[in-house]
Amino acid sequence: MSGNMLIYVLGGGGVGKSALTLRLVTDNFAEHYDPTIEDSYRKQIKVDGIPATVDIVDTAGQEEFNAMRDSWIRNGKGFLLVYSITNRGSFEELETIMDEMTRARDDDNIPIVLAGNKCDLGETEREVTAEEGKALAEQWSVPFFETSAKTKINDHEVFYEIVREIRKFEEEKLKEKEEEMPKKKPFKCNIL
Ligand SMILES: Nc1nc2c(ncn2[C@@H]2O[C@H](COP(=O)(O)OP(=O)(O)OP(=O)(O)O)[C@@H](O)[C@H]2O)c(=O)[nH]1
Ligand SMILES: [Mg+2]
Repeated sequence: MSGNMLIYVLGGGGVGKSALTLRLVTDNFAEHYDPTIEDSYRKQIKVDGIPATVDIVDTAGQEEFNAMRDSWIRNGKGFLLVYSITNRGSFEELETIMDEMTRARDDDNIPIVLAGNKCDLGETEREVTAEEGKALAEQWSVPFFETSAKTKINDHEVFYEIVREIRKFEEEKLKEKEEEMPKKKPFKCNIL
C-alpha cells in the first residue's frame, strides 16, 4: 500500500476528538478540556495482521480555529467524523461537514467512519439515540460506532475501521485504473 495514511479527525468542539486520538496514540485520558488548535501524531498500528503507518491530525472543533477545514478535506485519505451523543447540535453539525466533503471531492466513496462518542454517558445525558447515528451512517454508507474515550469502548476500533476503508478505497481505485488501461494488442509483423 502506498505511503502513509493521512487521517483527519473532524467534528464539533468538545465532542472528544482529542480524547479518542490520544487513546490510540498514548492510551491516556484527560478529564480536563483543552480546546485543540491542531495536533498531529504518527503511529504504527497493525490492522488485520497488516502493518500500517497512520498520520492522524486532531483538528479544531471550535469555529474560531477551523478555517483550515477546506484543506483538511482535500488532503485527507480518511476521516473520523465525531459527534457527542450528549449533544444534538454536534450531531447536526456533521451534516454541514459532510456537505462540504461531497462538494470538495468528486469521489462518492470517501473513506469515512462515523463515531458517536461519550456513550458512557448514555444512561443519563443522551440526546442522540444509537438508531439515529446508525440511520445517518446508513444514509452516507459509512461504518458507525458508538464510542467512549473515557471507558475505552470502540476507541481503537474506529481507527482500525478507517484503515480498512482506506485499503478498500485504494484497491478499488487500482482496479478501476487497470480496467481503464487499453489491452495491449498483439504485435504483428507486416511482411512487405
Ligand atoms: N464522559 C466522557 N467524557 C469525554 C469523552 N471523550 C472526551 N470527554 C471529555 O470531553 C471534553 C472534551 O474532550 P476533547 O477530546 O478535548 O474534545 P475535542 O473534540 O477535542 O474538542 P476541540 O479540540 O475543542 O474540538 C473533555 O473534558 C474530555 O475529558 C468520553 O468518551 N466520555
Ligand atoms: Mg481537541
